[in-house]
Amino acid sequence: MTRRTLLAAMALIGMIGGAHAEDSMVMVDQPWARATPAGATSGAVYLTVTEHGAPDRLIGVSTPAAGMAMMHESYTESGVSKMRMLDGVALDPHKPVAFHPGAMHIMLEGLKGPLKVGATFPLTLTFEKAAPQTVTVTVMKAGAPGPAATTDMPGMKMN
Ligand SMILES: [Cu+2]
Repeated sequence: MTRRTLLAAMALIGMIGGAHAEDSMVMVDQPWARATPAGATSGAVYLTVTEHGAPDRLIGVSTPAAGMAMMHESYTESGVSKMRMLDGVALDPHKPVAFHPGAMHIMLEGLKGPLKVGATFPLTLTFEKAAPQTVTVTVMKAGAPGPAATTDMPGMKMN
């Protein structure tokens, strides 16, 4: 290798190393779910997603614990609590996106079994750019406000 090609190679490595600002770097914090009573077929998962790189989009969720997982948003219309499905959630750099009771949540339909306090299960999040991430969800007692000091907003009751 000549000195010239060596320098070219080093410049290339430098470029790759410096490309991080354009990459999506997603962090998923504190995934938890509320315990469900025996026979319940649906549940909800809460977590916080923070993008530490370039803008990205959360486009899917799945778990072996339920037949189907989807992103939902709770809202109130004429005093009635409703939910709508979200096909994606924008992730802006350094703006944590919180899924918490009464707001956005990950809805589990067709639970394979009750979510028991202390149990854990995997949840995989897929993104437009970042690689999929599988996190471990911890089940907390029914009515729990969550690991952080999130307040339970009036509205939807998730069993
Ligand atoms: Cu829901």
